[in-house]
Amino acid sequence: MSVAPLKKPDNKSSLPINPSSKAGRLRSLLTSLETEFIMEAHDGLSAKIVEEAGFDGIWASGLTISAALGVRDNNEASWTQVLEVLEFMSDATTIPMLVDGDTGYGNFNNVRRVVRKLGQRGIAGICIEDKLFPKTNSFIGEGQPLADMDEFCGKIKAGKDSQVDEDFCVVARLEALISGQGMAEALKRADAYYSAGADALLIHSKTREPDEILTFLSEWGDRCPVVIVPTTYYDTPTEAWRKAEVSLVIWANHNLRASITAMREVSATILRDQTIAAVENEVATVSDIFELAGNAELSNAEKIYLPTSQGGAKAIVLAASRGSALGDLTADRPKCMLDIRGKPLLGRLIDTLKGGGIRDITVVRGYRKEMVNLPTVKTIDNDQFETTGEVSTLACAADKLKGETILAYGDVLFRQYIIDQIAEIDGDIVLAVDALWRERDPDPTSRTRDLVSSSTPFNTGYLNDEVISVREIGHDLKANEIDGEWIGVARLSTDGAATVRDELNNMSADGSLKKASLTDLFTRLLARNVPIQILYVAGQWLDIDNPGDLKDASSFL
Ligand code: SPV
Ligand code: MG
Repeated sequence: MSVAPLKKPDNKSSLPINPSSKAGRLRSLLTSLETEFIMEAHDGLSAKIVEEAGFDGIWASGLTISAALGVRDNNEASWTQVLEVLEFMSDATTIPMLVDGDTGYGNFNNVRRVVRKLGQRGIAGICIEDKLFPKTNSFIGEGQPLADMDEFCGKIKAGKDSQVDEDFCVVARLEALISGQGMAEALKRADAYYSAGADALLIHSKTREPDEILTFLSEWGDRCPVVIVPTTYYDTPTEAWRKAEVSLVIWANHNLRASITAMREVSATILRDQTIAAVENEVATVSDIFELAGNAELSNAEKIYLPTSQGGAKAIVLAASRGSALGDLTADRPKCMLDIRGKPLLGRLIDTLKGGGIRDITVVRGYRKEMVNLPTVKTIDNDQFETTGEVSTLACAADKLKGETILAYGDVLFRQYIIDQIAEIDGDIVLAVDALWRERDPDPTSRTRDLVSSSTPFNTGYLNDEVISVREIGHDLKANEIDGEWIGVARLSTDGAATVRDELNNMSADGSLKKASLTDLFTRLLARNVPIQILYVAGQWLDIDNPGDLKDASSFL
């Protein structure tokens, strides 16, 4: 072959390729100077697996799509039934797909319609073969009749004239070698199909040795991209294809064949054993299915779009206290209703919770409760707020402590991502703890602070799954034991919420509930050996204790 040009010439070589379309990316694979590889898929799941494996493209095989539908590779599935499958495959993936379009499902007119429909579905290209409709798989029988060459050229032209994306690829597949018509016929047709506008040629063979393919490649040269399907000559080293400057190699049916073997084995084992115990560790997990199906994306979308708390997390906000240190500012309203740049502090906190996907929010109010009147939140009252503490306020909402629950003080502001991150920590009770607590207020005694001593001081080198737990929590820990400050946001799992409810009952029974703070509650849980986990955060929050904090809150926004 002559010295390779920068790109393999194709019928569009003078125009730039659009790399952002799937068709453009298939065209790049066909025209790149490297030998590229695409892998068979037959449904949305196998297409995802091909992409997940790292392939740059998908071969949507007629044989395997038919087989997966339980029918023969004889156009038994109608082209619109195949199109439905292709649509799922295309939607499920971001890499380009070359569709096995058999003989084009009819004459030039059918090709026009198919090409338009594929383009509308973001499919990158079609391969059509020069046989007759209804087709028979190339590996069956001998001497299958070929299409009339000129008629087939008309199909290629019709396809090219119907493409929606300018980079859509029409690959013309030569069956002359397989049908026993010889190399000269294959080369004659190659020339005609390329002249008719084909973007690439697929030279097919069913011999055990690669000789006729190698001969075709050397005779045809580098006039346009050439695609091969080494199903029968499978043990030819890939290096030979690189050397022969093959543009694209199709691994045509191996995902379906692998699944047949795997399904047979697992079915036979379960039938024989009458239990699934032996196969459990041999098959993909159910959560793997969920991951492949993209369930995580759906639960995020539910947070954004579902109108009510359809089983999602809820929040309880403790907002009963006045905030006496704020003096006159809280004469007529509790501190949670103080204005922060045109909106009450509590309104801003609720926006953050809602932005984190929490729809069901209950605020426990006390002091000047009539002022706590925000729409879209439920309220519960602690009318004993003057003589009781935080745990009493929480106990007023004990009936709400069911299922996944975020617990928050009503006087805090924090960045929304903390809601997402705290949900990712494995644990039934998780506290968001500020590792940069010193920077906030160097003197730990400057206000009442919920200080935390932890099993692992904050560092930046954690392993992802490292569990960090609270050792001690309180308002006056020894200075050298403080690892952070609880920011007033906790997440309780369903079990965690039940544990807290249980402890509220204990505290009510032994009379300690009335005056207790939340740190007292957590301390009691730790004494019961209930693990409390930590999400470390680095600043990005504040609470409102004094007029200076109000100013900080304004700039925090
Ligand atoms: C297919 O995968 O459906 C093909 C390739 O067309 S072959 O089965 O080799 O004909
Ligand atoms: Mg096929």
